[in-house]
This record gives sequence, structure tokens and C-alpha cells, in this order.
Amino acid sequence: AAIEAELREALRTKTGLSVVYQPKYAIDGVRMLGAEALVRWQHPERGPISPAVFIPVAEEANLIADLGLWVLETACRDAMDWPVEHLAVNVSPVQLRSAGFAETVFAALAKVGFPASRLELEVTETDFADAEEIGVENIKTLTAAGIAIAIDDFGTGSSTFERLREISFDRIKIDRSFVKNITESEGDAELVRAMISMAHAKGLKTTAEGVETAEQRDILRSFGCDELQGYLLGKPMPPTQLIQVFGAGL
Ligand code: G
Ligand code: G
Ligand code: NA
Ligand code: MN
Repeated sequence: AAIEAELREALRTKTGLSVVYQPKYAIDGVRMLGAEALVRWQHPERGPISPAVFIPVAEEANLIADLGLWVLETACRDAMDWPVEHLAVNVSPVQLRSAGFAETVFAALAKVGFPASRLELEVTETDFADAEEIGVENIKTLTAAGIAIAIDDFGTGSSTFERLREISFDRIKIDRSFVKNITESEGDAELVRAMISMAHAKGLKTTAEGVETAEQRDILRSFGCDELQGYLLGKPMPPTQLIQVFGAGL
């Protein structure tokens, strides 16, 4: 398809691709703990194309390894001197399942000089439904080197507790569909409270995604959630803009 050829060309020439960063805050809503890297593609004619559209194309066309590596290196370079604990980078299940993925990450960190202890990789919960052996191996190798693993969109996937028991991870990111209903639905609020207490019992950190209102923030705070992310606190932004946010907070 045209979009596939155009994405390949964009990757080859590194034009039209960029990385934006969404801040992640401590529960006080004041201290920035980290930032999540999100890739963007500005198509020459069609304008911005969502990663929800082009990431699947990249996965199908065998371009995801190159694209993912470019995002990782760009993000590590950008975040090198940021006064935050961690940089979060999304990883496709296709990357995670490929042999040698962990070593590719180590090589990128070494190339840029970014410490493994400050990197967090976000993997979507659906990935674990059919986690093949190699995905588990990569996760073990990555965590052994001090890289943190976060389970993205937690609560929406089809992973079983048994599957979750097979891998070691550090954080759950509670999907924004739960956060959205937290003020209206007592059932959803109870689910979120249960997710947080279960995570804490397992020694895991919790991030709430898609926090848009002060009411949602206050409930999450009362539940002891560790980290907040969402439009209330900050939208995804270019690195130049994120640096101004630090400036204001320092
Ligand atoms: O940023 P936005 O809401 O448009 O992202 C849409 C989807 O694309 C989200 O599920 C997000 O996790 C995913 N996404 C954004 N950037 C990346 C990336 O660099 N790699 C991968 N694998 N997914 C990404
Ligand atoms: O699947 P993932 O959680 O990685 O998706 C991240 C995307 O979610 C970001 O690209 C961003 O555009 C979107 N997002 C982040 N915060 C909010 C929010 O508060 N509300 C909504 N509706 N979307 C958000
Ligand atoms: Na994510
Ligand atoms: Mn998410």
C-alpha cells in the first residue's frame, strides 16, 4: 500500500517523524516523575497520521524494529539531562517477541549513554495473552539489566493471572477507560481501588492514565495511586515545551 512505502521512505530519510512526551506526575500533581515518549508522523500530503494507524502498518511491513529503535534512541537522547526519574517508551509485541530484542535495547542505551535504570518499557496487556517463550526471555533479560517494565492499558487485556505470574514487571498503567468512569460508576471505582491494592501487595507501582478532572485525581489520591498521567496534568508535547514545564517547576 502507499502508506507502507511512504512510511518506509520517512524512516529512511527521517523526515516527518518526531517524538512527543507526555509528563507523568507524582500523586501530589506537582512533582514530575517521568515522561512517556509517543511517536508522531506528519505525512507530506495527508497531515498528521495517528500511531494507532501507522504502528500496525509498521508491524505488518517489518518496519517496527527500525521505527521502535529510532524512537528509543531519539527519546534517550532527548531525555538524557531531564530531571525526572524515568523515561517510558512504548514497545510493540512484535518487537518484544523477536529474538535479540533485549540486546538491541542494550546497544541503543550504550550508544546514547543512557542508564538502563532510568528506562521503562511499556508493553500492552493484550501482548501477554499469547506471550511466546521469547517474549518472556526478553523481559527477563531486560529486567535483569535494571530496565523497568510497565503493563500498559491494564484491565483491558485478556491476560490471565497465571500469565502475569510468569513475567516480572514493575508497574501497571490503569487504562483510561476505568479512570473515565471512576466518578460516575461505583463499580469502576471499586475495580480501580482493587487494582491498586493488588498491585501494591505485589510490590508494583501504579499509574492512572487519562486523568482529565480534579475529581478523578482526588479519588485516585484517596486510593493511594502512585502516579498520574492525563490532560489534567499535561498533554503530549515536543521536548522544547516539556523543558519549559520543568523550568516552571524548578
Ligand atoms: O499518542 P497516541 O494517543 O496517538 O497513541 C496511539 C497509540 O499508539 C497508543 O496505543 C500508543 O501506545 C501507541 N504508540 C504511540 N507511540 C508509540 C511508539 O513509539 N511505539 C509503539 N509501539 N506504540 C506507540
Ligand atoms: O495506549 P496508550 O496509553 O499508550 O495511549 C497513549 C495516548 O493516550 C496518548 O497518545 C495520548 O494522546 C492519549 N491520552 C493521554 N492522556 C489522555 C487523556 O487525559 N485523555 C484522553 N482522552 N487521551 C489521553
Ligand atoms: Na503507552
Ligand atoms: Mn496506555
